[in-house]
Amino acid sequence: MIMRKTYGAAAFAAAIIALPSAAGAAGTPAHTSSMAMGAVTIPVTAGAYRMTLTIGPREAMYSQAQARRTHPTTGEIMLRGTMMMGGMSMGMGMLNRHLEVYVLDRRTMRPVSNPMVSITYQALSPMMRRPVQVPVAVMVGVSMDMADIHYGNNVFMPAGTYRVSVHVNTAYATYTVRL
Ligand SMILES: [Cu+2]
Repeated sequence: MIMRKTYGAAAFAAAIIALPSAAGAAGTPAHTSSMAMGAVTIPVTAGAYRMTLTIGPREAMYSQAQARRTHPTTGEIMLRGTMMMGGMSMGMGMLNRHLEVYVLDRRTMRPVSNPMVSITYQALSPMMRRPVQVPVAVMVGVSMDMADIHYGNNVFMPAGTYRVSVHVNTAYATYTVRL
């Protein structure tokens, strides 16, 4: 289920998904998919971009130097940005999920080079909370090439319903996700 409106140069898109808590994936809307280990992936077209939100379990994140030294086989290598390492987010709780956005040119389906990306998420239920800014790191999966480049970080998102807002240059998408 995708709505799209255009306001001048800016584009807006929204997607809604419910992450099935068990096997019963029937009835989830189009433009959604579920992967192993409770990850959710939602692609949205906004302006010139294909902006795909993925929220999954927390990932190990390494600097490039750390990765060269320790040769991890899973996790993510951070190219730029803020690494959320310690397990605690600022004054809130355990970083329990990995929130990331892939930004592709919707015509070529290749990564957009050096996009300006900002990401916030806001709990809507069980309790409405203020939006939280995600410290955006630029990363690629361990043993992946630059085609895997994406944006996001480990975050604290206890079970609930969230609105995730993503700005890429002048394009804008919102996603509603039940975790
Ligand atoms: Cu990532």
